[in-house]
Amino acid sequence: MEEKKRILSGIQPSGALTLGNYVGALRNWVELQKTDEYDCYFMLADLHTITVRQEAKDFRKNAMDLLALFIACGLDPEKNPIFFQSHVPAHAQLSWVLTCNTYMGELSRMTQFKDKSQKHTGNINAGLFTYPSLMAADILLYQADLVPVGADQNQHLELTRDLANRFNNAYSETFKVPEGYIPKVGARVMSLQDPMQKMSKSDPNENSYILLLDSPDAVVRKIKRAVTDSGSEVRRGEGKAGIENLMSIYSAMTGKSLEEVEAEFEGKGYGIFKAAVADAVVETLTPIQARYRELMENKDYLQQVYRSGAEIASRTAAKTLAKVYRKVGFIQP
Ligand code: ATP
Ligand code: LTN
Repeated sequence: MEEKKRILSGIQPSGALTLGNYVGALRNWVELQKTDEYDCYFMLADLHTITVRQEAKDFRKNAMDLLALFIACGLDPEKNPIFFQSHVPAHAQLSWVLTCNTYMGELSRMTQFKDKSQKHTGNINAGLFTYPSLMAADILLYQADLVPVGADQNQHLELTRDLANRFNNAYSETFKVPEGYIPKVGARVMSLQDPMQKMSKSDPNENSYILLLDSPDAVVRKIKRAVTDSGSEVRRGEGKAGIENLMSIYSAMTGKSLEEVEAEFEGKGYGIFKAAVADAVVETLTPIQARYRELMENKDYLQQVYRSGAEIASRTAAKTLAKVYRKVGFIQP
């Protein structure tokens, strides 16, 4: 029997999940899982999270929240492992080998590093700099064919492919060279307050993002306040980034194409459109929130999910790591 293709992706438990994370990443994982065409590995990228200083108590809460949200959004732990990156030591181990094969020049070009070092001037640590080598290790350990992420991760994926090729050329074929899977609509959900910036959970202005756990009132309020333009037509075009962003959110929530959205709201004005966007978001979030609350009542179940996830992930990861260690020339223990 032909082996299924592999998927790996991850999200950091660095704060409450936004609609951007859902539309750009998580929702697509659920869709890809449903096709039954892939073996998927879904990771909570907690090693990545400490590149920015975390309060241990909040960090633990965010990590359990994210796990519950993964499941609440539709990931099925019976089908595919869900695990914490820190529970599978091979990530840190392969990351070191890859770091020794990554050039300083490559890492200095990463826009996420530039952005984050501007945001956290008091803590520009080496981990923030070498983070892409760890991300490459995450992906290459599982010999992933496909990596579903938002558009902001494209540069990291390119580096991952370069590292895979570099290692394969230097030491013989070892890693699968992965492809990104970046959605057509919603790959970059923008801030509701500044449609030139991506929606981000670390934005200090809470009106700029919608959280998956926001109440219906909060969703309505934030969308009502979303920055648009002085026109009144719901369509794409020059100077209409705010409306376009709301259109892609609506399209992602309802499955309608952007053309269909334009047709639906022709001549209707922004007030009616914004109300419809808010309704669609609330309709998507309500069942997710209900399931999330149930799951948070059942910590034993969550523990069982991440423990069995780590066991399965560790077996796959260990195979790749053993190959790499052998090829590099480490003496077998
Ligand atoms: P931070 O704001 O702390 O940098 P983040 O919100 O960017 O974090 P990550 O954990 O880095 O979240 O990203 C998880 C996934 O969500 C990635 O696949 C990323 O591409 C995707 N993603 C994040 N923000 C958006 C967005 N605004 N639009 C679409 N996808 C997004
Ligand atoms: N860097 C990613 C999170 C992440 C990831 C991964 C995504 C860590 N490891 C492996 C895909 C594959 C981010 O979204 N900031």
